[in-house]
Amino acid sequence: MAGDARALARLISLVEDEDPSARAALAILYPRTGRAHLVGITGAPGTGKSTLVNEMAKVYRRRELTVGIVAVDPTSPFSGGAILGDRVRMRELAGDPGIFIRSMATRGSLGGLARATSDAVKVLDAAGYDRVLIETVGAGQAEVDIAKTAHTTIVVEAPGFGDDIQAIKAGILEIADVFAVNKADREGADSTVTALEMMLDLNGTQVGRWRPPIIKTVAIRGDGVPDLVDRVEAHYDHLRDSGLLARKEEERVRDELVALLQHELTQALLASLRPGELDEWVRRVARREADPYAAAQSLVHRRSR
Ligand SMILES: Nc1nc2c(ncn2[C@@H]2O[C@H](COP(=O)(O)OP(=O)(O)OP(=O)(O)O)[C@@H](O)[C@H]2O)c(=O)[nH]1
Ligand SMILES: [Mg+2]
Repeated sequence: MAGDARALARLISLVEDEDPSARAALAILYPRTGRAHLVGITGAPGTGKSTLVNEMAKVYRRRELTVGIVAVDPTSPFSGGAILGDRVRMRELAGDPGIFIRSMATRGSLGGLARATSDAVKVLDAAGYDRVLIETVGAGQAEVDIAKTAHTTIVVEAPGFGDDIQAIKAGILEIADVFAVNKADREGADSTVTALEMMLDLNGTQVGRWRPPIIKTVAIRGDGVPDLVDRVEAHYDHLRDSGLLARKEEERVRDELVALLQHELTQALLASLRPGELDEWVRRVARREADPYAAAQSLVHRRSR
């Protein structure tokens, strides 16, 4: 809370390790959360998300806002190189106490990663960062879950990545609040913009509903990034003024609670089994002596028998 970056880094490590002391800390910090604007940045590998995040951080700093950055890499440990590249790139932001950068990698399950990420974001929020940027790769379930953590989600496209309408997944419409067509210095950026416009048109526009703006950027030069930041800010104002912010927050809390219940109840059940009990069921199901539904039912209800 005093702004000690090393304490912050240590606490996030405890969160990643699911250390019990992290829970105690989060309980203390929780009342101080809910103030930061949480911005998710997602898109296919290599579209320029990290470069954009860096440039956005610089724009925010010029506006005298502090920035926490969480880069999530669900594919690690296989692509440790990406994180290394980010480290090098992000070194140029290092030394500014108004910026805190953290990479998160999968240790266990993707569910575990989503949980750890949302807790790391809470830590940065409580520490008082005005904006928290969360970078995730792709559009799998883990990324969608992480996007739900954010108030505003930027979907990054780049020419040659998603310019063909088939490649633009319908799913991104649900999560995109702002589109960035990055690498606009390359050929094909305009057709990517057109494809996105068409997709938004097909989706229909309702009066009063937010239509995701499409911003062309050249992240390596910072071009278009102030405009992108303006649109992100405008989206937050829209959420607040329309009352959607409060609704979104309740939805987020509901999802989080249900996910926690699933996790807690499963852990408790697994811990209560006799040694080898799960393995017995695994063998029986594998040998087709029982079906997995019956096995699950039996494990859940076995105490009442
Ligand atoms: N030409 C051009 N190259 C860019 C632009 N933005 C980023 N790049 C380059 O594209 C490559 C990938 O950029 P990153 O920022 O690492 O992309 P990313 O989406 O974070 O990649 P992953 O995290 O690995 O998915 C790097 O070599 C960047 O220098 C741009 O606007 N124009
Ligand atoms: Mg990246």
